[in-house]
Parts: sequence; structure tokens; C-alpha cells
Amino acid sequence: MSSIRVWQGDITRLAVDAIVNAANTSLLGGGGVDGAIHRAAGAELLAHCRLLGGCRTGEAKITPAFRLPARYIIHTAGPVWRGGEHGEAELLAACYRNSLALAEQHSLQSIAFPAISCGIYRFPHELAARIAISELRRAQAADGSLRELILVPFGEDMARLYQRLLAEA
Ligand code: AR6
Repeated sequence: MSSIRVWQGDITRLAVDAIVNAANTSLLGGGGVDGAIHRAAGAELLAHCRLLGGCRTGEAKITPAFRLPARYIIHTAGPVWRGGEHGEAELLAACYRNSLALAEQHSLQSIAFPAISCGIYRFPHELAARIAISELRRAQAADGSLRELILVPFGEDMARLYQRLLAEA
């Protein structure tokens, strides 16, 4: 049985099998956690991403992690929040589900997620956290290769939110 835990800090420091990148559909880098991951992984990551042909919103693609302590990066493009009536919740759930499915396909044991869409893409934090936890719990119940499922809030507020929601039944 896998565990779900919260680790607050910079996701680029984690020595897990895969860290997830909250990317955009170009997969060619950007600001926020995407910028931090590209800076820390080095220029080889961008060169590799150029070959991938982008990624549709809700989908996920895997690359090596180059100079990061993690083994792989799973890049997913989260939805931009546009009021909630444009399929945003389903697309965010798809980001988690497709990232988890890729990790399982590669027989990975540990994966760490930033708060996808919760920065520049302005997704409401509580709804995003509920979606993240619900998808991680689904993976936990499926009982595949993953043993460690890590939620990585950058700030204190997001960390408290995850802890509160995880404590709920
Ligand atoms: N480690 C962990 N979490 C982080 C880090 C870090 N080093 N840096 C930021 N966060 P965002 P989005 C948190 O804006 O909303 C990029 O330009 C941050 O506090 O990175 O999905 C892409 O290229 C927030 O809670 O991603 C896209 O164009 C969370 O990560 C766009 O931003 C996500 O914030 C994607 O926007």
C-alpha cells in the first residue's frame, strides 16, 4: 500500500523517481515551477523537450531529469482557470491521472507533484487540492508500482490546506 505525504519546499531538490512539472502546452519552459525545473535540470532538458511536439492540456509526457536528483520529469500542462465552466476541474484531474499512469507504465515507486495550475494559471487552491488528493487516493487504491505519493506545496498556506484535507475522511 502506498502512502500520501506532504513535503513543503522546492520540488527540484527531491531525489524521487519522478517529479511532475506544471508546464504549458509548448513544453518549452516558462516561469514558476517550470522555470525552476528547467534552470535546475540544465539546457539538455530544453533540447530534449523540443523533440516532444508539445503536450495537450491534461496530458503528460516523460523525460529524463538530467541534472536533477530525481530520475525523471513528468511534464503536464494544467488548465488555465477561466471561471470553472470550461472543463477546468476535469482537465486538472486528467493531469494527475495521466501523470500517475505514466509513472506506473515506467514502474516508478515515488512521485512528487507541485500544486498544478495553482500559480500563474490561477486555479482556486482548495478545489485544486481536493482534485489532487482524490486522484492520488485513486492511485493508492489501484495498488500499482507507486509506493510514495508526495504533494509538494511551495508555501505555508498550501501546505496547511493539503494537511487539513488529508485529515478529512
Ligand atoms: N517547487 C515547488 N512548487 C513551486 C516551485 C518550486 N520550485 N515554484 C513555484 N511553485 P506555477 P501553473 C508553486 O505558476 O499555475 C509557467 O510559466 C507555486 O507556488 O508554477 O500551473 C508554465 O510554463 C504554485 O503553487 O504553475 C506555464 O505557462 C505551483 O507551484 C504556467 O506557469 C504552480 O504554480 C503554469 O502555471
